[in-house]
Amino acid sequence: MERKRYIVHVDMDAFFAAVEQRNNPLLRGKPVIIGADPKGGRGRGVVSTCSYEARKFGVHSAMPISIAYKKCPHAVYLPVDMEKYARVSAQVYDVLSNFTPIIEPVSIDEAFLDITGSYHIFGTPQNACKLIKSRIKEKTHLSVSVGLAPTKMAAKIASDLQKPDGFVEVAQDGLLDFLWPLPVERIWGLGKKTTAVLNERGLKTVGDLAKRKREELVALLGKSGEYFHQLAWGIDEAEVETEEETKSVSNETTFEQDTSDKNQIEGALLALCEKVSGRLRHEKLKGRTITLKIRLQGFHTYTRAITFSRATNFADMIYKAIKKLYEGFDAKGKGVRLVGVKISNLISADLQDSIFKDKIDDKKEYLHRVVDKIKDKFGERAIYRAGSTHDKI
Ligand code: TTP
Ligand code: MG
Repeated sequence: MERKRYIVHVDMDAFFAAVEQRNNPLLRGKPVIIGADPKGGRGRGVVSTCSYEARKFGVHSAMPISIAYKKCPHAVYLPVDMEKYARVSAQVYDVLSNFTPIIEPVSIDEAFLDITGSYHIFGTPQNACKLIKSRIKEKTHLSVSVGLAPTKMAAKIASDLQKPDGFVEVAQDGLLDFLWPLPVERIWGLGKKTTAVLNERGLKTVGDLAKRKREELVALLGKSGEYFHQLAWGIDEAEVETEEETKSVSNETTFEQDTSDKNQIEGALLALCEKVSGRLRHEKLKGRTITLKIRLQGFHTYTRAITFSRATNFADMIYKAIKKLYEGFDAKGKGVRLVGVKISNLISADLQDSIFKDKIDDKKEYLHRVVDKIKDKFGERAIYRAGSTHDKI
């Protein structure tokens, strides 16, 4: 469903290094490098992060520690103290949880929030962001950079633009003005190789990309060309995914050609319902909310959902709901490009619905799981990051 959204991305500044500088005043204003032991330049392993003072010497995350040592031998080198940073991270998430329950933990120091439904409590969305910054500072004595935008990708880019201690807002109607001057590699998922291909053809900025025909980009980059073209036009429907929302099962189909053929569309929907049902049963899950997704010619995407009091994983039940949603949808004569089926509000197929409800209402347990998830994710990311130094979005 198209609507105004206020998405916030928060990212703590020089996180591990900032915690160490906070704890030890002697380290403030100095280059501090957190990571492997440099062993006088012969050390193996990499830099986890470094203070902004060390960045002036060209040191950065994931750089071999031996190179960091060459660039900045007089820095203070400290090992990673994960327990310490996880405790501070939990405090940050505690502050964030006062602004909205829709929080997606991305890593130990980075999260998305959807404040569309809650900003009014704090006045304006801008004011909510200022309060997020000041409350994090009050509680942790650390600075954070914040981006506010109508989409996740723009919010993430925005939070990075005025680091450290930044706040950048992308207005709802200023999204394209914001995106178009940016280099193409700022687009989500657009890596080094694709950047090279595009640059070779004179496509340097997001605006350059947007102005090309979708078909041209598909010919050049395959299916992802369509996706990047969409992002270049500010179309980014990614939702802020909380723990609960992640627990959904979905499948979608893109038609070879846009279609208005009812039989073809219903056939595709039935096949999707069977797929989703099969996956649910395989994972011993059932769900209460059934969502139909329809993308029309020209990329506009709509969702229609229905929530039942009892959960199901039967294909025929799911299809019955989907068919009803589809029949109630007015495509205004436009062809359909894509259809999708999603089941959410999941519970174990063995559980009584009511037991589950009691559980998810428990805020404490929720917070606990969020912190666990940060730890999990951080581990994964550290491994991923070490191997792909320049793939940072
Ligand atoms: P980042 O938010 O990427 O970096 P940062 O907070 O240190 O600096 P910035 O101000 O640019 O946001 O990562 C958060 C923490 O994750 C960082 O303090 C250390 C850790 N980390 C690694 O251990 N290895 C890595 O490759 C990266 C990028 C981060
Ligand atoms: Mg950070």
